[in-house]
Amino acid sequence: RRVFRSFNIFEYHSYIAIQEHLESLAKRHPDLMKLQTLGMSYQGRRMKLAKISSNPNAGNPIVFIDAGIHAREWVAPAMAMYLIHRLVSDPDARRELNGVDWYILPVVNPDGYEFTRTNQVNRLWRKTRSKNGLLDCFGVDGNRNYGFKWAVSGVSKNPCDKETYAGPKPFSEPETQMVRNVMMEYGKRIKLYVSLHSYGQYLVYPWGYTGDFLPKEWQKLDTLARMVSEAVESAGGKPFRVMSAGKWYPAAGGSDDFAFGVIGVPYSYTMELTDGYEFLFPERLLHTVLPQFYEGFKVFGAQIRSE
Ligand code: ING
Ligand code: ZN
Repeated sequence: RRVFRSFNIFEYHSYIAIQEHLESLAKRHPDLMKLQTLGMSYQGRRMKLAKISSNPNAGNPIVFIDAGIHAREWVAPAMAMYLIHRLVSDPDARRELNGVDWYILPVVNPDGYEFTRTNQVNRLWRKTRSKNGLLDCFGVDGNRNYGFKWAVSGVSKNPCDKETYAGPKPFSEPETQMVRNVMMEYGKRIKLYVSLHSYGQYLVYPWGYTGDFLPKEWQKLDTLARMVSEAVESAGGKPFRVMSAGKWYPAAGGSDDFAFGVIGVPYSYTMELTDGYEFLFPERLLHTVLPQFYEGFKVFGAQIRSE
């Protein structure tokens, strides 16, 4: 017998609570939501992709969203869970589901996420928790670990670097391998990829590895990002700073560059949620900002549906 525990969507939760909530949503909405097991994190946490569709056999365009590749950026998984919540339980969201499939991975780096939950000392951990060779150093920056222009800029080669160690090789981490596998499995069906991070209220697009030039399609990317920003602002939120990631600061091996440059996802973004609290966005403000960000995701969905 299972005891029903309620899941407050405007709170931060443990990885186990997040996984249980995903299971219970999939059970409650079997027609709309399915879970696909992707594999295990380095420390053995099971990772599942939430697939939300009103017509799973139609071959609809896919919007793929991930969050929580960086352990300390708690507002990102909270946003991913809020998106899932709205898509399956809000009757108006049937419009967002019309003709578009939403694939969402709410916590890419569960080992790091749980590490930041254990005590105040670990709260600002960013990387994964894999062990690096013989050194007593842990973790790789997942957003420097993707196999496109790997390690050409904005990375550390030092396994003990706390922030931007790129890993011993591209896709050294099981967590980034799983995201890559999702991208490769669904390939050209993915029309939009968004990686949720915090903080700074930036909405950036490729290239991230260089600020010297932009992809030739930059205007499309820029225009949609500005529409998303306007929708969030209309809902009472702060506008996003829109630019290429590399113009902000060049860094190679990011998931958005891989999606755009290798998979060929036409719209690929990194979204830095919230501003003013750095990595410690207060739980009590989640109920204000998550619905504002959702208005931006409606614009993303409408664009993909209309293409
Ligand atoms: N920022 C991202 C990072 O991985 C980024 C975004 C990537 C910016 C690549 C520029 C280039 O550094 C956070 N919050 O992690
Ligand atoms: Zn980040």
